[in-house]
Amino acid sequence: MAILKRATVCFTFRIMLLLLFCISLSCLPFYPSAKRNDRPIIGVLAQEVYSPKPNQTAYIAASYVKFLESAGARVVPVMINQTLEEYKTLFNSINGSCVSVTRILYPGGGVSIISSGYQRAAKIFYELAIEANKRGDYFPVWGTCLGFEQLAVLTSGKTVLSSTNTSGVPLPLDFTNETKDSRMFKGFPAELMEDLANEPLTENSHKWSLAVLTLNTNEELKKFYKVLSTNTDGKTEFVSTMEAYDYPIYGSQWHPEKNAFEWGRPYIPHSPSAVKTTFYMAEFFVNEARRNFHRFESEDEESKALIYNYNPVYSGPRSAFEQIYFF
Ligand SMILES: *[C@@H]1O[C@H](CO)[C@@H](O)[C@H](O)[C@H]1NC(C)=O
Ligand SMILES: *[C@@H]1O[C@H](CO)[C@@H](O)[C@H](O)[C@H]1NC(C)=O
Ligand SMILES: *[C@@H]1O[C@H](CO)[C@@H](O)[C@H](O)[C@H]1NC(C)=O
Ligand SMILES: *[C@@H]1O[C@H](CO)[C@@H](O)[C@H](O)[C@H]1NC(C)=O
Ligand SMILES: CC(=O)N[C@H]1CO[C@H](CO)[C@@H](O)[C@@H]1O
Repeated sequence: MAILKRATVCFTFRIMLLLLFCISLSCLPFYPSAKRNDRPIIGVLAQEVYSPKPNQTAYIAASYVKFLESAGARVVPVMINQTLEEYKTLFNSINGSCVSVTRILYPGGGVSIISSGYQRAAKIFYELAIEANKRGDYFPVWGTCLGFEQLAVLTSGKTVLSSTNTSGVPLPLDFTNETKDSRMFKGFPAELMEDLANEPLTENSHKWSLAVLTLNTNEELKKFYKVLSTNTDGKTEFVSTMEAYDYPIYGSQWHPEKNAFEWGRPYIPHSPSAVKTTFYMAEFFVNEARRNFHRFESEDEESKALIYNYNPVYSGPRSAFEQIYFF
């Protein structure tokens, strides 16, 4: 009985995820750097609610919305279970998109990753983003935690994750020698980079990770992603931050949005440098979205799609999230 219980705990866990997809419509590949979109709209992917109720079948943690809003973007929720046509229309409307926090049930042992409405939408947006970027249509994508893991699986086409002891632990980043040439950390002040390297400012809530060894021995992943930082649980060295070499695709296994906006767990850091990390990361990604020029067909359609049409609810002191949008 005890064993059974423990097994259930192992197989049922929550992973947080944020995937941001940004879109740029400019069909003139060399022109857009001269222009900037100061009204970016970023799509945040919703995900299944663990125990659905009437009118509460999918959700987005409000911290992802606040994260993007804090850097000057507006948010459109990307609902799950839409048709391919609906996703394509949305893709062409928003200036970016992001897949947020996820609870996923991995069937025991075998990491046969994710067959969910969330996964389906993430895959569609990922593929649209790759195609768009190949055409010179700058479309950034961000994945946090499960979103990071989802990116690794989508890029490699394989279940490449290893189990790690990393649920609920803040860690300093072990930067690689590639960091200084990265797009992501270029705008970070030197002092903050030092604090990130020396203090546990990045919150990890995951049970699966992309091992450095796996990335180095997987041709697809190795040629696609530049590893910017790594971490270890004492046994397995894993990739904690990465950016694609040739695409505006980014992943953090840790949660940049939590430091400023989530308070429900004792291991979330809130020091000044921790909170700055939230805002510098948000600024980086929203700037990426400013390079995208997709738009809604009308102002009316735009206002109907915005997350302002929904109210977040306070989810109580025991929740991992302060506020949640339900759909
Ligand atoms: C669900 O939403 C609809 C439309 O907003 C509303 O009319 C209905 O009362 C809601 N049902 C519940 C159980 O809250
Ligand atoms: C999405 O579709 C699946 C399969 O049809 C269904 O079980 C699930 O309830 C749907 N979820 C939402 C949020 O619509
Ligand atoms: C997991 O890591 C924590 C510290 O973050 C440690 O206290 C614990 O003993 C570790 N568990 C195992 C099974 O290694
Ligand atoms: C970066 O580090 C790797 C391994 O740690 C090493 O193989 C490589 O030569 C280094 N690159 C530079 C530019 O120093
Ligand atoms: C949805 C959205 O904000 N679209 C914007 C994308 O960029 C263009 C160009 O700046 C804006 O006009 C759109 O409103």
